[in-house]
Formats: sequence, structure tokens, C-alpha cells
Amino acid sequence: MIRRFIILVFVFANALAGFSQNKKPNIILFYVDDLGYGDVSCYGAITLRTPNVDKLADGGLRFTDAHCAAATCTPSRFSLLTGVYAFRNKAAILPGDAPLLFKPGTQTVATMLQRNGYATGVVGKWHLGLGNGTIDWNGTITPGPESIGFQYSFLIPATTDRVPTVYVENGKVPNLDVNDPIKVSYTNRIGDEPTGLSHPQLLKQKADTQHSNTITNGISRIGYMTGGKSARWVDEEIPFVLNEKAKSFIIKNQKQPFFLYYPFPNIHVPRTPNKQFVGNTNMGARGDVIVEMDWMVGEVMKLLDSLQLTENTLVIFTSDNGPVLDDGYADFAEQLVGNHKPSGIYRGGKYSAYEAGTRVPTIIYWKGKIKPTVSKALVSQVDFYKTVAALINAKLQDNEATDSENQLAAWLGKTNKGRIWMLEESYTFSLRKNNWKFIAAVEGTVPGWFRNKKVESGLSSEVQLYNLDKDPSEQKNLAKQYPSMIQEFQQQLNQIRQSSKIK
Ligand code: NG6
Ligand code: CA
Repeated sequence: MIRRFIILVFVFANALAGFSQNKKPNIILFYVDDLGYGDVSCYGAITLRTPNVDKLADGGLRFTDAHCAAATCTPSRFSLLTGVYAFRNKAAILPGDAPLLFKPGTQTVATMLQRNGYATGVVGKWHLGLGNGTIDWNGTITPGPESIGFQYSFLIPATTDRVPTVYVENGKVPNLDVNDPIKVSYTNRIGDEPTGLSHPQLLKQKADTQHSNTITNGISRIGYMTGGKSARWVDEEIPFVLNEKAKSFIIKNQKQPFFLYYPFPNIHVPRTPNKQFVGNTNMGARGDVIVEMDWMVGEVMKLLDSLQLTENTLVIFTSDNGPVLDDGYADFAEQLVGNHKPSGIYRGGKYSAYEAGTRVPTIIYWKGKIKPTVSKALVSQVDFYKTVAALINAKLQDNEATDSENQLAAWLGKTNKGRIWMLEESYTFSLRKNNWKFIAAVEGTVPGWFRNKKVESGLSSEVQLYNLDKDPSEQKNLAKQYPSMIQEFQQQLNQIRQSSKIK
């Protein structure tokens, strides 16, 4: 009797193990560009609605203290994918012709998932460099995403405000006419194409000097390009093009576990909503591209439902840095913002050492697996790597994702506790210890264009200390009152910086 029972338990346990092995969840990461803490309705926006994002929040776990690793794009993305702080690799905002930021052999969340049986793909804004230094946009562009674990890629190479204004699919520019080769330069004007400075009458949106180089589709960009006319994107169509590519990837890989990294061009400048979304808000282009972004999320979720994949797909929705209104184009974001608070109650925004630089909307949605919850756990995107590894029981080497922590319990809503210490990178370092926030005195060089930018940078030659429990908007610098705490923060920061964890 007992023997029979033991055998039965054994058979049952094996069946369960087999079941869960075949059922590794798909992972979709919706990674919005420059979306602020207060920019979606489930985080308090009232003058626009984001029903599709709200649906994820209503049915999933909504973090209130989750952070991207840095207050700008390239460093955030570097940390997200590698689980390593960007300063260790000196990752900064890249021009559109920069070489691939990753050294050969770098382990990323994509290599890790690929090695564990996932089909991996990236569709959207890359901004992590491509090639070895001199890119031939007319040939095969390599190394790129394929060298860090992505089997499929369809990219906006850098940002939509940088040349070249063409897509790159699996290392090739689609629809390119060989008789009209692409050339790109970030130093000299090449060819005789109109620029924002020479032909301002061609512009849909006026731009600052930095964004006043080659014009494509009535928008001047950073950098010069010539050629590739048949391959150039139409900004207003990008969300549709990308969604089709993302959906095809899902359809193609629906029978095996897949990882889709989907970094949106929205809501970064230039903000060019499709006519379907123009006027959907009273906030002009910035509001409209938020609604457009919400639609993009909704369409992908609809596809998952129709393929009956929703219950076996973990969906993450978040942003790469805080919000900015004027980022170079005259799209009237500042004038039309009204009562909308892109940063919520937090101070600063994109580029800033204050909380709104990195505290961003973050939702983890897994139908039937994660109960609807609001979590105040302190988590960072640098933890994405080890958390996903824990989710699928992946074995890691010692030198993988060395700054990353496994926060799976927080993601699944099993605990409200996340990190104790958390680093925020900007043009200085901020460090959280629970609800205390330290901002180091600025020591490095700040780019010239940034010095004149009208944002609350949080940069100071003095150290700062805030008690976010009592002062979430970082108004009262308590550094002078708590010298021993300042010392503790300094020591911890030095230790993080000196630990040179990259091997
Ligand atoms: C800055 C650009 C800004 C934006 C940013 C990158 C200027 C004056 N500003 O250099 O418009 O493109 O880089 O944004 O050129 S991010 O979200 O990709 O980090
Ligand atoms: Ca960004």
C-alpha cells in the first residue's frame, strides 16, 4: 500500500516537473522611452487615459518604488541587459554611428535566455551601438544584437532624433536601393541634403541647433546622412511597423518559450503621433504619443489573448528614464502640459539625480500567476537579469550580472521588501538606503549641452540627503544634520564603485 502510494507520488511529481519544464513562461518587456512616473493613468495621470496599461496594472503588480538603473537611455539599457552598472563600462548617451557597446562575449539576459531554450528577439529602439567603429550601412552591420543573444532584431539603430533614419533588420537595412547608398557622419555635413539650419521652411517642428542637421520626413535630426531614400522611415508609421514586427515574432515563436524585448520609440522626441492619435489629448504631441504607446501595448496583449498565450506570458511594462518636456523640438509639450504631472509628486525628470530621473512606472503582469497588488518594494532594472534567471531556474556563472539581485519574490508579490541599497546613475551618483536618499557631489564633467538645459538636474557641489518618508519630493537637504549617515553613504558608494565587478 505504502509502496504503491510512494510510486504514485513519484509519478505525479515527475509529471508536474515535466509540465513546468515545458511551460517556461514567455517574457515580453515593453520598454517605453522617457515615460515618467506620472505619465499613465494607473500612476495618477488624469488628463489622459491609458486603458491598456491600466489593465496590466489592475490585473498585475504595480511597483511604486521601481527604478531604471540610470536617468538616460544608453546607460539604463546597458544595465537592464547585462545586470552590471553602466559606469563600469563608461556607458553614456551614444551617437547613431557608435560601435556596439558590449565587448565580445558579454553575457546578457538574452544570451542567458537563449541558452535556456528561449527564442529571443528585439524590436524597436536600440541605442546600444552597432558594428566595430566604421559601419557600412549598405552591407551587413555586425556585430549587433545577434552577438549578445538576440536571434531576431528589427531596430531603430539609435533614436528617432538621430541619423540614420532607417530600420535595420537582422543586420541589413530593408528596402535599400543599391544605387542610392547610405552615408552617415556625426562630424561633417555630407552630400547636399537640406538641413534644419539651411531649410527651416521644410520643418514640421522647429528644433534646437543640435537637432538641426539632416532633414528626413520634415524633421531635422542630430547627425548628417545622405542616400538611402527608399529605406527611410516615416515617423508617423513607426508604431505600426514595429507592432507588426513584434506580433510576427510572437506568432512565429508561439510554440516555444520566447523573450521579446520591445523598446518603444515613444515617447522620446521627435514626437510624431500617427493621425489616428493626433488630438486624442489636450496636451499636443507629447500626450498623443502616450496614448499611441498605450495602443501599441493593447494590440500586443490582444494578440496574446487570441493565441491563448496570456496565461503563460510574463509581461513587464516600464521606462528607460524619467520624463522631459522640451528635449530639442518645438512640439509645445511645455506649453500644453496643463495640470498633468509627468513626474508625479517626485522631483526632477530625465537626466536628473532626483527621484524622477529613475523612478518610473513598472508593472509585472502574469495572468493567473500574480495577484493584483501594489508593491512598495525598492527594485531596480539592474535586477532584471537575476530575477528572470530565478524565474526560469537558470544556472549562472560567477561573472554574470554581477550587480544584479534576484528580486523574484518582490516581482511575484510574495514580499513588499526589495533592495536595501540601490544605486541611481545620472551625471552623478544617487544612492538609496531604504527610504533615505543620498546624492553625491558632482565630480565628473557634465556635457556642455546639458549645462544650459532647463531641468532640475539635482547636481550640486555639495552632498545631499533626503528622507523620502517625510519628504518624497526632495525639498529639504538634511546632509548637515546627519554627518554619520553621510559617511555611511559615502563608504557604501565608494565600495560599489571600487568593487570593479566586471571580470
Ligand atoms: C541628448 C539630446 C536629446 C536626447 C538625448 C538622448 C541634445 C541637445 N539632446 O543629447 O534630445 O536625444 O540625448 O535621450 O542633443 S535618451 O533617452 O536616448 O537618453
Ligand atoms: Ca530615454
